[in-house]
Amino acid sequence: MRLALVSAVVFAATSLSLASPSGAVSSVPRDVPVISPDGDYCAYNGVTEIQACVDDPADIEYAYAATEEEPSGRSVSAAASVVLGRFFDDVNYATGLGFIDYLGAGACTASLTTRDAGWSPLGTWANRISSFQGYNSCSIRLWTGVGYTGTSLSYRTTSANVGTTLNNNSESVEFS
Ligand SMILES: [Ca+2]
Repeated sequence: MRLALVSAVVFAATSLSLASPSGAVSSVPRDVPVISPDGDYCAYNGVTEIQACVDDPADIEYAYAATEEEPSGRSVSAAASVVLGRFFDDVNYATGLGFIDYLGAGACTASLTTRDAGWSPLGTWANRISSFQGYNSCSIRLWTGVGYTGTSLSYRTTSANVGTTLNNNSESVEFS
């Protein structure tokens, strides 16, 4: 599967920091973030197969937006912006080391007998996940191998510590 990375999308600045004639800075608005593959806070859109990252978790919505349309102009519906899960580099949902949000085409169903969405391979997030949270009715199952192979645990909505077998050792993810 192709992994498209947004190389460098810089949103137009919405405001500038202006100094008054006396020299006092009137305000210090937030800079609009640079979207790149290098930030620690990422979004991966399973429909467009685009990954985008930012340096500040408060800017994650910018990463979501950057994953919704490919450079070719192939856009996806608004429904493709549903977050199915958040995967943390650290245990206990700690954000300091970074996280990635997986966006799918729709929420998960109540049944766990079928896969509602799948993420494989994990690209830059392979062998990195240590805890996760499911969103939009999704339970999550990690696998040690690509293509939902190897060893896994049962579906669960959250995991504060994925355990020694899967910690930093997951290469695909199922949502149901
Ligand atoms: Ca980790």
